Amino acid sequence: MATATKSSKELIALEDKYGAHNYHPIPVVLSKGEGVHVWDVEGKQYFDFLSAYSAVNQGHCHPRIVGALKDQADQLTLTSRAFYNDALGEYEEYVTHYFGFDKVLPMNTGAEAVETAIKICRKWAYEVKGIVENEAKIIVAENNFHGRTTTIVSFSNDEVAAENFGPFTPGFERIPYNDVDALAKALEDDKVAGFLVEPIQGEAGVFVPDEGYLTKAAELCKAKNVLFIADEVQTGIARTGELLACDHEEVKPDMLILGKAISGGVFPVSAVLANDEVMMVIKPGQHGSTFGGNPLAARVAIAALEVVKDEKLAENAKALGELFRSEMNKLKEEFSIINLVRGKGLLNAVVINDSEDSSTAWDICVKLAENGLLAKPTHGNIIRFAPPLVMNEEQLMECVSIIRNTIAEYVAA
Ligand code: IF1
Repeated sequence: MATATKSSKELIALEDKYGAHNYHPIPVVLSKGEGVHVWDVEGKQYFDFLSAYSAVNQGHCHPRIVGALKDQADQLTLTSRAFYNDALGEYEEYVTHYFGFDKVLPMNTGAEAVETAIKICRKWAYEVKGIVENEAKIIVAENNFHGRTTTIVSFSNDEVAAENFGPFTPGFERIPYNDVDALAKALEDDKVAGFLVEPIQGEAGVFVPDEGYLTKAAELCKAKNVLFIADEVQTGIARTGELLACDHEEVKPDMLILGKAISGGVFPVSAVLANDEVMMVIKPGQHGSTFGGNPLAARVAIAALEVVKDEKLAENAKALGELFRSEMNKLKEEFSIINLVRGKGLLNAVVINDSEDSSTAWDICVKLAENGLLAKPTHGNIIRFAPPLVMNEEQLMECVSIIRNTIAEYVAA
């Protein structure tokens, strides 16, 4: 059992006093994780149904991934890209073969990888496509979430995320998500260089587009010589029941953005993958990062991706996801408070019959935590359920009964 010198209450007070108030966490203080479980400082065990926003797909503290981190940490942690290191090339070969692209550009966080893709897209627009300098446009979707840098919040329509962070970066046009006609219309402009999109919108509440949307969108982009850029930071790495969410429609993006679970949540690792005609627009000095491509990240990411294949996590996510949604749909029949169940693989949401600005989802999540299951609301009425993909059926059914009991308690109260 985990031991700590301070209580949850004291540790929360420390964060409150000394940390910026940029988060409002569920009041649980975690100090240990293993597989699908985490423990708080008082030793209480929980099922983790957030998986650090889908970064911990391989389960907490996976011994193979942590082992790779420890082994490499004893050898070499950081060289910067001023010199070569003996792990990066092997990782680059591994990851490009794994996802089927010519090249990778390694970064650290998801937002940095999105920024990287935007920069590559713009450079490609001017140097390959031939758009007049400074006039390239990138199409994005309503209710997108791609991170929190100034450029990325510039094209967000989330008021909380963007308010008073201007002036904003120009060059983006927002169109409705899941709307092929809107995309076709936006693509009539010759100055469009790219379409940046989440194959399933996470922050928007696990919004799954209609089947065929991604296929059609990629076709429209191809016809107009526009880069189809998939942000799979959250949906990638087996989460939705395929290695990539784009794989459900066998769509191959021109640029693929990965983060989170590419390291199993052990270390910040992100990546942009593309073929040579796109990636080779970037020359020395034009982009980079002190930590990007460091040997720890390289070894950790290889191990994390090996685990996904060896433990058949995509297959497991697909099977357990179907079971989870069918069980949640039974609860929907039983409790009128449940309005809708949606998702793919083990990226799911339960929409509560209440308004977007209610606190119902939050209140239920607090009760779920009391009952030993950690989930996080998105908006006032949506609960996202995304456990580590190493879960088994028995554990999932135990979680279903925790959710059922919690909802029954909530409705009765
Ligand atoms: C936070 C949500 C998840 C992402 C996509 C890029 C990034 C993210 C599709 C940036 C990050 C996070 C970050 C987290 C909340 C969160 C999230 F609720 F907003 F939707 F995952 F569920 N592209 N997603 O989802 O990656 O720079 O954070 O590494 O607290 O901001 P990052």
